[in-house]
Amino acid sequence: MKKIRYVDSHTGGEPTRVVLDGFPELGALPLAQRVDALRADHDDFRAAVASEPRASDVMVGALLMPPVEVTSVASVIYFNNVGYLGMCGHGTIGLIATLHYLGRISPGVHRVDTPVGTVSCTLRPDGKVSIQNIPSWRYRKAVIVNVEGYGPVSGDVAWGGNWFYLVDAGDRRMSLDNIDALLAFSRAIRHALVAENVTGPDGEQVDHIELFGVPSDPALDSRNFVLCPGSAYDRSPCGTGTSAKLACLAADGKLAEGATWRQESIVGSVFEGSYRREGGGNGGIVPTITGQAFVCGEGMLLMDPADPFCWGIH
Ligand code: PYC
Repeated sequence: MKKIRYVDSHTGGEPTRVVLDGFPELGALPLAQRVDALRADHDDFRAAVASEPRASDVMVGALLMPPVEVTSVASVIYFNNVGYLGMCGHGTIGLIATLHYLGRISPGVHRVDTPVGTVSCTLRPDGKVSIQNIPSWRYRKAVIVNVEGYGPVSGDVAWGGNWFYLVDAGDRRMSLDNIDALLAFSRAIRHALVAENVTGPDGEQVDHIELFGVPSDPALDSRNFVLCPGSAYDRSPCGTGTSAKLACLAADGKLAEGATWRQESIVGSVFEGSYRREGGGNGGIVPTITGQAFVCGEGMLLMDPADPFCWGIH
């Protein structure tokens, strides 16, 4: 029977399952090529860890590996119930909390390699983690799509480690008792983006939809709802989504370099974000996102070949 050892955490309510061992050996390929190898040859491991019956569509898996760069502490590949992520902000905060729980790191600065670049993580003595994310930028402003059942919708396309379409929620209620309506609206938007071929610059699918509304507390700046690539919504304010938001705010001159943006999630958890200008040609920024994760479980997954759902329900 195959066995997979893991530690679970949640960051502002959004779970991360760090896989410690039990996955197939992927060799010393660059991380982006290891993602291709996982997808092509071992995708059943992803599904077994991140989907039912062992998890649910909200789970983000994090395959922990030795570092690629000599100055890094680890490398990681993030995945969910439908595929692989470039970066994951809440997942990286969860990974740092997990490495601390395992006694592998102490408070301080730790670099982590991801398939889209290396991020710098500061674990503070109070348990909060700040991630200096990869450069983030707005690709297109005010892209209008015709959303079936809703009409024209305008949003920005931005990169924060994943691709996002960012939309003002207008007068939609941004609360948990309106989740079904927010899910339906954001899924319809994603269909429209596909139908109208709205992509990243190299044809990348814009697979995260981010709606913004009024926060529950005037001390916060905004409340969001983020549809993830599967059918789940992010319980955290979404680290890569907040990075994409900061890129749009910076491009519009609505948030000064170094100023703090307090992003609330749909469940009421908060990330703090700020940025510095990157100086690259695309108006990009380097965002820093701060949040906290709590380790909430650890164990062993068992893969019984006699189990018809051993490799997940999908
Ligand atoms: O925090 O970046 C994030 C994230 C992406 C998908 C779910 N969470």
